[in-house]
Amino acid sequence: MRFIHIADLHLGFRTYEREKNYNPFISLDFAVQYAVEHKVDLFVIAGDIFDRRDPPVFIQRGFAHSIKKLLKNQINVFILTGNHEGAPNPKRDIHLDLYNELEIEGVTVAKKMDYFKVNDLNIIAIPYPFKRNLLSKEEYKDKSENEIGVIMNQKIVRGIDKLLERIDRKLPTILVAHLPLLEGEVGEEKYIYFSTDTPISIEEIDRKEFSYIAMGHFHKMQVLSSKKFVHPAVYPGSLDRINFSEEKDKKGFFDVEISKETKKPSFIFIENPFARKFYTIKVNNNKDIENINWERAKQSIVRILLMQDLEDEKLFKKLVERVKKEAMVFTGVVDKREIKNSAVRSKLNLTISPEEAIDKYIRYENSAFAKKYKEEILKTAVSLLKGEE
Ligand SMILES: [Mn+2]
Repeated sequence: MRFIHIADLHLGFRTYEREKNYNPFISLDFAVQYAVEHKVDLFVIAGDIFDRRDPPVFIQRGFAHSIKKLLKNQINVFILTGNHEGAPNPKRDIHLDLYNELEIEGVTVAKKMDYFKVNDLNIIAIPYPFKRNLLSKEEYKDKSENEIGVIMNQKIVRGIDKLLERIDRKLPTILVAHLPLLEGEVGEEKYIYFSTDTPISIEEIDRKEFSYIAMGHFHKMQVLSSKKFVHPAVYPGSLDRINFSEEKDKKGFFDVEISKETKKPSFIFIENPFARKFYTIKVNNNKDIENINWERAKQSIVRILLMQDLEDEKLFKKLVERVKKEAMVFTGVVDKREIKNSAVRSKLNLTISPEEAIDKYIRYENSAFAKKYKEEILKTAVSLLKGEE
């Protein structure tokens, strides 16, 4: 039993200006072609196929085209909804409902927690759970958002055990879930979905029956493992890069094989060579300007970070002009030179620096949110202050 485990495609994600010839399907096409060439049995998408619930028609059609190619090559497709295309209210229609409505053989869409038997595999599916769904119920209306998150996670844990009663014991079982795991590392999705997720622990969701836990949601590729059963809980991460902080991250998907006899998995990461390329040019001095990789700039979305005052400002201006011309996309210059603290201080009548004040606030404020996003809050605050200078 061999399958592709892919997640967080975010088809239809806004492209950068000037990224005119960008083909939104180039990465998915690569994954589909890989699946066909390697004759896998199943293509599992662990959520966030689309960037939103109502993707543009050309995105819907392009995705349908990929499904067709997989089916023509006898590869079944299993799709789970994520927070981007799923509906907070399960009764609300979403684009992916069309596949269930048409009853296309070989395609399964899981929109709610459920058990499925696909190929020779048991699948327990946990789509992204929306808090709003519970908040709308009378019995939960006085609960805080965090309490709702905890209740939701308890429902997931109970749900897994209930669904496991239905599995075919002869076959291997996988869990497919679009969830934030407590043990995982949050990637860039926090920028595109500024949510207040309540993470759940691997130890809570893992069961001895599982051979492999196919995750979606975090955009950083990572292989986690439960302590109790030592089962892999794997995030393939997003298929493409969306911003500069992912510049060095590998993007792709997993090729997974589960042995029929031992039910043990083996899996390898397949890197997507078509992921968007980002290139940060840090300029500390004139030497940095000489060392620019222009070939790379031509294929990349480029930004320049000005780190220090330069001796030769003309050279810097020339650099900016050349990057504008040659880079595939140029997003601009970010001034990273240190704030003249005294100037800001006198303006704001502060006895401590603004950074210190914000840091202090976050430390004393009893907010998990503020603590989690401390770095971003600080960064944003500093750049705002700079803008005033
Ligand atoms: Mn997600």
